[in-house]
Amino acid sequence: MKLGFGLYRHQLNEAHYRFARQCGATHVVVHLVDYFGATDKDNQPVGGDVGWGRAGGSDPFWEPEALARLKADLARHDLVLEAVENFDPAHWYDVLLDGPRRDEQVAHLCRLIQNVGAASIPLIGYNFSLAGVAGRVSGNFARGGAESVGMNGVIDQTPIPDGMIWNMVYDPEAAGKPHAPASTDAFWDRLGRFLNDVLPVAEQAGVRLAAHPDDPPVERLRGQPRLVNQPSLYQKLIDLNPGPSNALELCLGSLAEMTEGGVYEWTRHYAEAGRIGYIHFRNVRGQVPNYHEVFIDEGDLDMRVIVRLLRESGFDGVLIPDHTPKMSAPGPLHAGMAFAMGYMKALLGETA
Ligand SMILES: [Mn+2]
Repeated sequence: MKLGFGLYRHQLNEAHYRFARQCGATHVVVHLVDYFGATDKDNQPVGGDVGWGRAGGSDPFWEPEALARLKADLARHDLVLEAVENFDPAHWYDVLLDGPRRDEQVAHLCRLIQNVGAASIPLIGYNFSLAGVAGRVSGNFARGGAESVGMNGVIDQTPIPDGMIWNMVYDPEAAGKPHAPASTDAFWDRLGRFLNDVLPVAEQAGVRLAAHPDDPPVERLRGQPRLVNQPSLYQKLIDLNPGPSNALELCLGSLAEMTEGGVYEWTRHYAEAGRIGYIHFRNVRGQVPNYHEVFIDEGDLDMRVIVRLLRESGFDGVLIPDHTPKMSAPGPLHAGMAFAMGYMKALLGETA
């Protein structure tokens, strides 16, 4: 198993490459979409009408030359580019909504997948979701009053406004009615069609598409269905199209937030099936709609057990820390990340 680090768009610079390497990372997962825009770049999304930020504008970073340059920059810091995480909502809002530009957007996604494959980047993470990461609150939920996010019993069913998807605005001029609620079955059908269209292209390009589960994993959010909101439903996603490029971005925090439990068993199941692309290694306390993100060593999951069973199952991919509470330090997020990375590095070494 390999220790990785996730870098947001605004962190794709020398200082952060050094930080990741100093924390022990050998691999990185990059975001090419700037979710934050002008907003506070340390903030996790919680929801609302404005959303996390503006979608769009990431296209140049998906071009073959840009990806090759990024890969070379990382290699100079002894870092391997393992995955690109998340499509730009501007790339595929009508794929998610089954809107008029759906086929055109699928064709564009296929081209981006081919670009990633041409750069020999093995994985793309994605989250097939309408509401996206939303409907959460922040507070001093983690040890010592560290600030993090979670849910306090309230499930946001405010309709998603026109021009917004995945908690980001793709059309600021849009002033139509909020998106009509989809049924859960219809939304699964959209995912199945998407997979059938893009997986053969991904396979040809040598890329695996790794699905993130719903965060937070409630039944419906902002009036729209969620898909992978129980650990067993990852199997439904695989069964939609069992091609070799259909993989999982296994988010342990999201899985731990799910009400059916069985995280250890399901993790072993997906690892043994060879379906895990890479792992979001984080911890929480509680389950939806009452849970808090906490430090990696104080949540409901015993991360030592997770690492042991991953190793026993033959998983040899990358783990990244995903989110972390902010620590009371000059660099609150970096301190939290360094803490998580040190813990992970020790765990991986311990069981090597
Ligand atoms: Mn995650």
